[in-house]
Amino acid sequence: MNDMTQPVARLSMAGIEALFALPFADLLYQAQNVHRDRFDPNKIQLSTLLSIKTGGCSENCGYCPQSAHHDAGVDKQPMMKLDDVRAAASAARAAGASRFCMGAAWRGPKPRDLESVVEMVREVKALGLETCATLGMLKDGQAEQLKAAGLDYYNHNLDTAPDFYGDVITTRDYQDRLDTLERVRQAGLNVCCGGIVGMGESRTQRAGLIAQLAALDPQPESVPINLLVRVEGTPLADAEALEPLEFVRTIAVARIALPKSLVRLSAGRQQMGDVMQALCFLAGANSIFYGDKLLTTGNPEWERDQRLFDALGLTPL
Ligand code: SAM
Ligand code: DTB
Ligand code: SF4
Repeated sequence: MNDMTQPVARLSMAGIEALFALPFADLLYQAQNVHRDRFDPNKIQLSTLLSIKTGGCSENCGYCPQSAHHDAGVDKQPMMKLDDVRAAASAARAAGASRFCMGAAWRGPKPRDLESVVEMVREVKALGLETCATLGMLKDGQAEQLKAAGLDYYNHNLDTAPDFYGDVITTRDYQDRLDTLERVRQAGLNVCCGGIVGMGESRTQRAGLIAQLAALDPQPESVPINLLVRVEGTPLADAEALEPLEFVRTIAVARIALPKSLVRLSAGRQQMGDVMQALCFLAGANSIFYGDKLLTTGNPEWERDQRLFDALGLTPL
């Protein structure tokens, strides 16, 4: 268990597609084995999210309620005050979170914005929490500034497969995302990078997303797998719901393809029952967003997650 020295065998696209095609029990068995090679299967890492700057974003991501291109009823708000961020982080720590992730609805941070985030990172770090930020695309030097402030992780998602990407977002391209991920890595930050499923992509495209994530070298330390939260007013509000078992399969394939990463069961948990979440943990998910809000949409209450953990014999990592 926890042998992080074993090298990662990189799977080809064909190998990833073959995993998706396995009988369900065989896939889950394989995912559990991979999971138990390196992790305690009864421990789950808890990250709490805070939207430090909400709404009015210039990008047109088709899933996102914060885009100024859509009318999802999320108003543009000013940046949060440092004291309020500290209070939210302190409450998250008291509730048991180990990582605090600050998100901003930006294409990327302007220099003055970054100064404010740098102060927030220092304060949150001083509380003894791991820090994460997701601020959009970074320019040269910005990742280094965040690193110097004590940032541990930067979240920037690839979101989907390259051949589906243009159906979802047109204001920034796939290569922009890869460039930001490279800057984050070069600055010595840990990488948090995943995507969203349930946007109308094919199984091959879900495999394509995982192949891209698995090809990052080194692989991301954290991999959030979001199930689309269909928000009214966004272009994807009426996307066809993904079959629950197909979502569990996606988690299992991610676990096998990214054996050292924390695989986070991310957005969409409020719409899942306990049984589906239990299957996702069995498939190798070992991290969640913890706290009653994601950025603008709901997430299970702390108490409900505590009951689920008790029922499953899970404890925080
Ligand atoms: N604005 C920055 C950016 O996009 O890079 C950071 C915040 S953005 C909200 C972070 C991620 O949240 C997106 O990349 C996407 O994967 C996820 N996300 C946004 N809206 C979502 C939704 N409705 N359902 C599931 N995931 C969503
Ligand atoms: C990630 O992959 N998912 C989180 C976090 N990284 C920033 C965001 C989910 C957002 C869900 C929609 C909302 O609440 O606005
Ligand atoms: Fe803006 Fe991020 Fe939402 Fe895209 S996902 S619209 S970049 S806040």
